[in-house]
Amino acid sequence: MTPLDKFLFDTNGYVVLPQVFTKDEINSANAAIQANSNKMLERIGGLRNTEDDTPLVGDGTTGRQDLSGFLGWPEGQRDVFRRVLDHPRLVPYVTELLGMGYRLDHMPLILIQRPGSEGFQFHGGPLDGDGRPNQYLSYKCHNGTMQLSLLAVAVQLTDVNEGEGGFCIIKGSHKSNFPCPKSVVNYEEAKEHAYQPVTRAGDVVLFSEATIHGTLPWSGKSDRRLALFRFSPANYAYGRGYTGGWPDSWLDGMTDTQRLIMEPPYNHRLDRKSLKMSEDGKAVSVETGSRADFKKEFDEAVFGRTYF
Ligand SMILES: O=C(O)CCC(=O)C(=O)O
Repeated sequence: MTPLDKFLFDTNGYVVLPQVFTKDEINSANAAIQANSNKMLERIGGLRNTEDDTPLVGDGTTGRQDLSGFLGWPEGQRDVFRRVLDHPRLVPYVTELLGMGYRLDHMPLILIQRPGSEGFQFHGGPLDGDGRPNQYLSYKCHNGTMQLSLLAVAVQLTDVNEGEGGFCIIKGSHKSNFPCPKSVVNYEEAKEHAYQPVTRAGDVVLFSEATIHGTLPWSGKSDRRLALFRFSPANYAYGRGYTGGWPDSWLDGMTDTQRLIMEPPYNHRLDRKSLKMSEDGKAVSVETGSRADFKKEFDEAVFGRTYF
């Protein structure tokens, strides 16, 4: 992670990495989405993400469409999405922000906003609904080390031009100390503080879930699409999609380094295999956090298992 990006992430709570994915990769992701478009589900009725009569409702009827399961799609369709797990441009950033042994937390999701689609109320932030610190989404920085509980990695699959809508963020709000007023949640006040980054297909937006963010209604001429991944530190879990094991189809044919990101939560010290970059910064390699054999033998005797 460059010194500039560390400064920007710590200051703003997000950073945009330009052109992580090539045009070909983006085309193949979009073709795969098209081939699976019958699985898209629209958020309607009580599932809508906005309140009536607020500036976020869009045309009032078109809901956001959600699509998942792509890590388990057939070979050729799933590949580009799996690459997000261990991409050499992303590994140094995700490791810097979450520490060694970062893991896939939520089940990843493709979000689609068709023209006129509603947005999403502003949400996240470092405080819970009662204004107390929310440890599940927290952001801290101590002595130059950033620590997040939950990191969003949003792969942009279409262009987003100025004023078209889409992802919007309140810069610096990962350090807020007061609850976000309802009028800001609904984008009714302080609109000039809500920033909509201009992004190109292939860019990746990394943001802390502790930074208050939302989605503006979509006024572009064609669909807006992104693939949203959430990663957590090695021994944190927010989602519980991993319990009982990820679907077999998601793991089938994964590379060794991709599989490491699918491990359940446990500490790096307990023989966890973590990704890191080689010294020259060009390749992803694996480092094992080691636990001494004599300790494992003792734990085996006490607990009947190698790891406590
Ligand atoms: O539309 C976006 O880019 C953000 C969506 C989001 O924050 C969410 O689904 O939680």
